Amino acid sequence: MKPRRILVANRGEIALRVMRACREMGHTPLAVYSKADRYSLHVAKSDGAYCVGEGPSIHSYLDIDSVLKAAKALKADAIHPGYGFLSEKAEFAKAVAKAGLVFVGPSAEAIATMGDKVMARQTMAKLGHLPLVPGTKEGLSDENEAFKAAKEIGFPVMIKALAGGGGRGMRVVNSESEFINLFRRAFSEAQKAFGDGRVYLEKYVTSPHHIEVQVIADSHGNAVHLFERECSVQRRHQKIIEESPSPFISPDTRKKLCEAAVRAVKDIGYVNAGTIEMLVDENQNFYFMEMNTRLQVEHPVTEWTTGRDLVKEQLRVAFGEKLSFAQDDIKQNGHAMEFRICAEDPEKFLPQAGKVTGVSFPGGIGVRVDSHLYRGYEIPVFYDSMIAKLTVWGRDRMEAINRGKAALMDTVMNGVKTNIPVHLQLLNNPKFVIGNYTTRLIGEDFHYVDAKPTPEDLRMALISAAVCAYGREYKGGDRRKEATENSFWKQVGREEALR
Ligand code: MV4
Repeated sequence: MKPRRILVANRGEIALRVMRACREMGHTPLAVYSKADRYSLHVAKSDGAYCVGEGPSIHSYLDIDSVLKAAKALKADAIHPGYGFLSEKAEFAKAVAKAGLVFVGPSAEAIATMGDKVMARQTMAKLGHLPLVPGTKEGLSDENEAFKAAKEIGFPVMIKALAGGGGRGMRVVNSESEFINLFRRAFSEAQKAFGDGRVYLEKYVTSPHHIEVQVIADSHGNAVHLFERECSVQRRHQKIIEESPSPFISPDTRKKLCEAAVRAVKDIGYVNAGTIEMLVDENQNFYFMEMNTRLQVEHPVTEWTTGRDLVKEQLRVAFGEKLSFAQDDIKQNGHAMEFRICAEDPEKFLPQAGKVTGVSFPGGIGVRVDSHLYRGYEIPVFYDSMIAKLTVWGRDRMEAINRGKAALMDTVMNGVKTNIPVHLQLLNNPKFVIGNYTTRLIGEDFHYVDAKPTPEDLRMALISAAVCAYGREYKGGDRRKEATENSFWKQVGREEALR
């Protein structure tokens, strides 16, 4: 493949991830950055970088004109949007194409269709490969009309925003008497969040699994799936742990939903990577929920189990090449788990900004770290709180769990609180360990408890001291006390973590 100049229109770990694929393929990685990201690794590691504006993303990473200006100044041939920011804005994909550049993603039409949740439902319904949760066929803004539709569907129903995402404008309605009130609230919330109050209704699936199928297609009519990811460990609609294979679905269900996803993708004429999200109920009935038209945060889980580089494949198909593999080449091998590490107060679930005074990542067989952190890095207040992804692989699920525990215990981040203690507690949760969990796990069967510190936690203190030594000579346990006080081990006892 001819070397190209590829602008990564993103920041943080995913910018590094995409740039790595560019390097391996002989392409030239280029960067954009906001003033708050001047000292970020993605700038340092690029072969050319352009400032696109101020810290707040609306004035930088979300500014289409600025990003296109950067592409022109850096003489880019293509733009990879990563996830978030402009990745699912049809208007951006269109503008990139209009500027004569290659957009590393699906067509603007595909993005627009799937971005409108009702249009996505209609499209899938017409194809008939994937069942839909019973629901309305159109967007609603009239409360009486909506009430009538809700009674037809039967309670409980779920109200969802057409413009959707992140759980905003979403309400579960258990009975007729609650409907009008909750409808009004969902409508005004959606109006505020998306500038579009319209909602649609679905029958509420009581205890669902959130399972998604990774797909990728080229412009020569080839489409394949790379099996599923189980993403049911979520807190306030934020995924925390993802794994593959799903410990819940049967081989028969897996075959059915993966094959249905590929058929849908082929029929749409979809090109590039995408994810089909489904709800799976306790009887293994599955329903189409939405399609994400981008690379996802949790893609490493699929890369581990299938041995394929999804970003390289995205670049290949974006430049008109054929997929480098066929469906029969893809086997699910072993078990992978991803832990999203966020700078946040684990008790209050609040993001933390500030300086990372020390950082040390785990390594070894079956351990992958995707992160842009370095010692002294200042976490800006403007962006997502995710600062690292730890992904582990094991020959089976239990090996992955134990490797995950060991790797999390080997992770040191000082200066900011993280959710590492939450992960360690989840890895000791009986329902999680058995693999018998749904989207209701967090909040019902799992409650994070702030653990008492164990003062004699020598090993971790020593590691922290080494990591925090800065320019000073590291003298064994000299800085032990300070390190223990800074580290997350203050929050989770070692004994507790090992249990
Ligand atoms: C649902 C549902 C039950 N029934 N739809 C939450 C995120 C948004 N994308 C869709 N969501 C849900 N839709 C029907 N018809 C339950 C959820 C849901 C959920 C889904 C996946 C993961 C976690 C969740 C937590 C609460 C609710």
